[in-house]
Amino acid sequence: MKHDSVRAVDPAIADLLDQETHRQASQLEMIASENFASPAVIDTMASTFTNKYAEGLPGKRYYGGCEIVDQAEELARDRAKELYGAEHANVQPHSGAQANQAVFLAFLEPGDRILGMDLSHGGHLTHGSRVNSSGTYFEPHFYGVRESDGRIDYDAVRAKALEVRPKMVIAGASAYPRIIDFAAFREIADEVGARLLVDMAHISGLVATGVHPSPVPYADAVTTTTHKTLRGPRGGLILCREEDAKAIDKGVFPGTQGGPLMHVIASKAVAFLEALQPGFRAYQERVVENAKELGNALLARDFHLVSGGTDNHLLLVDLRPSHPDVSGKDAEHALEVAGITMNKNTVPGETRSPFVTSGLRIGTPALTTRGMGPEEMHRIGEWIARVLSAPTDEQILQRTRAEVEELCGHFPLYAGDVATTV
Ligand code: DSN
Repeated sequence: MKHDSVRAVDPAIADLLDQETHRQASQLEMIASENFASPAVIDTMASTFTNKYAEGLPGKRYYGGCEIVDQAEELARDRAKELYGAEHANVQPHSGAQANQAVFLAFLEPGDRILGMDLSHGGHLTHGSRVNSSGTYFEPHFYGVRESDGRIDYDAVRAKALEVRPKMVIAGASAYPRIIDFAAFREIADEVGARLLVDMAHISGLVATGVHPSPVPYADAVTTTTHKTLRGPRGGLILCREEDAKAIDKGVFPGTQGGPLMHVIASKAVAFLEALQPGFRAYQERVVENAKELGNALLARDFHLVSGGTDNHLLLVDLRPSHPDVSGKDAEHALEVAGITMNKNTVPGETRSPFVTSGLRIGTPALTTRGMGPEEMHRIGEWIARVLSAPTDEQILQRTRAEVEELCGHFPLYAGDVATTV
């Protein structure tokens, strides 16, 4: 990707843009929430739509001159509804966190009880953490996974819901490798008279293609980011039923946001169109296949996977049984030096602090976009094992980095002006 106009004005930022593109292309990007957006998605963001204020909704704006951006937002809304079979879509949330905040505002009163997945069990900050507004303005309660098998214990969720009587149950996770049973969550929510919010951010690409069951028929509101498995621009989306559309739209604007990012909304429209193409399902299937293959490669080398494997795009490794002296933090650092980027993560029954952790979260969406497959997953499994067997051995880290770079050279990314594989 070229940045000639940037270079003419600001060589320092142009250099950083080049360096970041090079970093992404020359390393193995395995952060489960990241992906490589297509050139069409990126180009749409870098457009004159960024100049336009458009508070309100298509046809009902607070500013003039919105006749063109209105059409882009209509396309984005229609495509989102088609993609997920939803009655209503709001494509304006700047992020997943803000999408969630808008739903809280639409469905709850300050101080209401909410029941979400514990952050340390794979939940998300915005599902009631005390350091987030969701846990400050509302009364948070949590469910988790069974320590014995790392899976959501739906009986325990139900028992907790009966005890707490929340106004809203939140399903969805940031580090859960198994299928989530949305019908079970709906039953639990109904039993206690609660709303059900599903935050499908991590799996929204899988859901869009039927590779993971959809929450849309079950939830009162479904939120997602658009940049993870869905592979769009960085942003958020809310889906709901027609009867809740007004409250949700108000929750976004004027509830929690001002002017929408029209360049990002137009880019979401492009991403939704890409996701509606038949090839997108094949891509999502390969994401899951690659995660399973990488899981097998790690299991063969005596790694412990939370829940024993995966049904989706990510693996959660508990390092304690296989590498008791290597923390998640140390492992993340050693792998990064070796050119393999992923993140440390807490694991069920965590014994270290959230800044240190005992786990690693590993995802396959980005490498699958580059065209990597099972063969590469087995090589990567071998490299991860090699690095973690000697995480401070500089020679091993540099040898691995050279092999990583050699592999990356076979899967060019954003080569020249055009991406070759995205
Ligand atoms: N930061 C995202 C993730 O990595 O899962 C969630 O918001």
